[in-house]
Amino acid sequence: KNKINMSYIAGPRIKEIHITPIAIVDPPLLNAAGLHAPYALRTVLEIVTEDNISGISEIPGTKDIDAALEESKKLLIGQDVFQLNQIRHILEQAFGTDSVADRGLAPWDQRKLVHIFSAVEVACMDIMGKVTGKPIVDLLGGKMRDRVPFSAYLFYKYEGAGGELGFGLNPNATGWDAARQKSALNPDEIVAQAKAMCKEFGFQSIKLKGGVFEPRQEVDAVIALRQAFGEKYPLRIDPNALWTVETSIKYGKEMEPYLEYLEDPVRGQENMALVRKALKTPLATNMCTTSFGEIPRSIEIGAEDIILSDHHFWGGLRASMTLTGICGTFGRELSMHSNSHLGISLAAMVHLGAALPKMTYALDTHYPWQSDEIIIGGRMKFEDGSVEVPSEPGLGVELDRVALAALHQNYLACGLTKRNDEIEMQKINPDWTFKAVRW
Ligand code: GKR
Ligand code: MG
Repeated sequence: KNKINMSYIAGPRIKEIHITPIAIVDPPLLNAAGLHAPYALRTVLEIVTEDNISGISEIPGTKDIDAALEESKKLLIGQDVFQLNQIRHILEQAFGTDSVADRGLAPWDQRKLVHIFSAVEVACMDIMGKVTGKPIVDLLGGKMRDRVPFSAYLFYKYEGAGGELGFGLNPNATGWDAARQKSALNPDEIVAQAKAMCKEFGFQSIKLKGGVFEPRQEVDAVIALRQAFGEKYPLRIDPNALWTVETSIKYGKEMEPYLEYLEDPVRGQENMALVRKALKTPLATNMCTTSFGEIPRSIEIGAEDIILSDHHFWGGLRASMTLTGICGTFGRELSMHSNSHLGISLAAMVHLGAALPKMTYALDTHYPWQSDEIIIGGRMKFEDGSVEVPSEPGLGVELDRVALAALHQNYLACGLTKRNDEIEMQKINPDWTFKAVRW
């Protein structure tokens, strides 16, 4: 009675780890840090156990983080994939914990440990799911919803720049493909992009990536979106911390009737708190409260209403579950941030999204902007703006090794080693420099 199965307790041990950097085609999207390069870098991790069960994960690609992952191999081989607390401890001992300064000023996170641990954790959880016959969502405490809703993510685009999806490459493209290729520099073009994207994917809320043009132009685009889509489509804008407190309050007030939330208008928790006091619109962040260490101060001063988690940046799926608990305790909401990514990351986001206790806001995704894929069966499907939660064991997606090898060749050929949107922007505008606060 209640006999413990010791072979199960011993757990599947890690035999091999494969790290594959890839370069995926990315359109010329403009943002506060400059311009997307023709390729976005991702790193695919595959962990294989002694009994040949394979688990996969995907993280943003950076040469330094790939090197750290490579170094971590010797520490991880032989570890039991179920012992994630121990694995995290081993990685922390080797690489140290990340500091707030390590994050950098860019819209995206550049810290090492969170990326490494996220890669290892998701691949281990994929294996845990396969061993127990359960989807990852069940390992996170179980499903709260069958489908996970995402928001349309609009970008201004630079005509003529970018990779294979650059402007004018395929004059025969129609629908979303055509919208993806065309430039989008003014409110009308942004509305056209939104219409094509919502038609193709069924999104029911819309986010505009701001911090590109002076605020008046971007606020006009928000107003144009409202006029075109009406009240039923909640709107958001994210200037990636480039506005001053005064600018944020001025335009924040003007957009109050239209926005479901205003994302990172200003830089830093103290400035966010000032803007938050002045506006009725909730504030969201993936730039001012970005790690557990910053939460006490955020709560003390009231820096934001919504934390946009990203399992790649917060140290994995289980850490994001911890974060949602903290958010719940302190009356914050949790939603999700994204960067250019493929289906392995999307699957992980969907499992996490399905496990969240509350889903007040549709999650971010860049997925419509990418066209490559490395999972068997090709691109994941969106219906009515949402993705069905996989029910197969683990992540529920498997590696297409031919596609992976081809995208690894892209990586070797393109010569990029880390994301640097400023350099890309300077190729078309040599005088352009990144500014932490611009307007
Ligand atoms: O892809 O250019 C981009 C975005 O600006 C991205 O890098 C941000 O990290 O989507 C992100 C955000 O919400 O700040
Ligand atoms: Mg953001």
